[in-house]
Amino acid sequence: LGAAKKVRGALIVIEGLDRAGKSTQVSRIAQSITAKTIKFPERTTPIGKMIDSYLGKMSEMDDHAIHLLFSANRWEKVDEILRSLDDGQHVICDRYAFSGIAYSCAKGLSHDWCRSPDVGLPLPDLTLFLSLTPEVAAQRGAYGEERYEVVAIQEKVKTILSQLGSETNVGPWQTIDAGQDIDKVTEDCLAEVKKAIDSVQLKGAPIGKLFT
Ligand code: Z5A
Ligand code: MG
Repeated sequence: LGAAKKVRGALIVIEGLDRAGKSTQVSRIAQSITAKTIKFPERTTPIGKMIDSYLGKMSEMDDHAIHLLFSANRWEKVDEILRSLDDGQHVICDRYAFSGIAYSCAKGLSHDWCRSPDVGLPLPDLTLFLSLTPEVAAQRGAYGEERYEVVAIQEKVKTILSQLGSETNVGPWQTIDAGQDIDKVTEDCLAEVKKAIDSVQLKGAPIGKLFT
């Protein structure tokens, strides 16, 4: 008998508005399930440096051009994501294509256009949408200096982001109340993450493709 086939890791995505606690939860979940983490935008690559400069208002760019750079910044990590999953390692992404669509649509770009460069990215086995009211967000301190850190944009983003879960071929999507205390949010996230991992292991299905 040959050796049993290694079960692939699960791809988990954390989405949400500014200050929803995404990075906090990503590191807590990663510790609990032993996972690799990737933060988008990944600001250290040549593309990531252009994005960082744009977000920090050090440079200006056409809305379409910056959208494509955010997407390219995900594509340049796809190989690494797929290799890790193949190796049996879980991968958690701090933001993903859904942030890409929501922020660019909030600026007025068409939804279909925004979606197309991300078609075919690895399909998440679970997306956790950390949902927060603007009132609770405001209690977490003033917005910083980066582009998009203004109430009007965040409100549009929230509307778009919360609707993305009902689109086709986005994978399982769960909304988490991110206004609860940190430990309760982690508990709620972990319950969903464990279900997603069990499902990947039970089905043994290969990783899917986003929006296809
Ligand atoms: N963007 C885009 O336009 N297109 C794309 O394709 C992508 C991104 C991928 C930079 O993102 C910008 O890029 C972002 C979207 C755009 N613009 N905006 N807005 P980023 O991910 O680099 O942003 P960030 O600087 O990491 O911040 P963040 O993500 O907004 O924060 P967070 O990760 O959600 O929150 P946190 O750092 O974990 O927590 C924030 C604070 O709240 C901190 O003091 C915590 O201790 C506190 N906190 C966390 N949880 C709680 C609870 N439960 N209770 C009380 N306090 C809490
Ligand atoms: Mg963060």
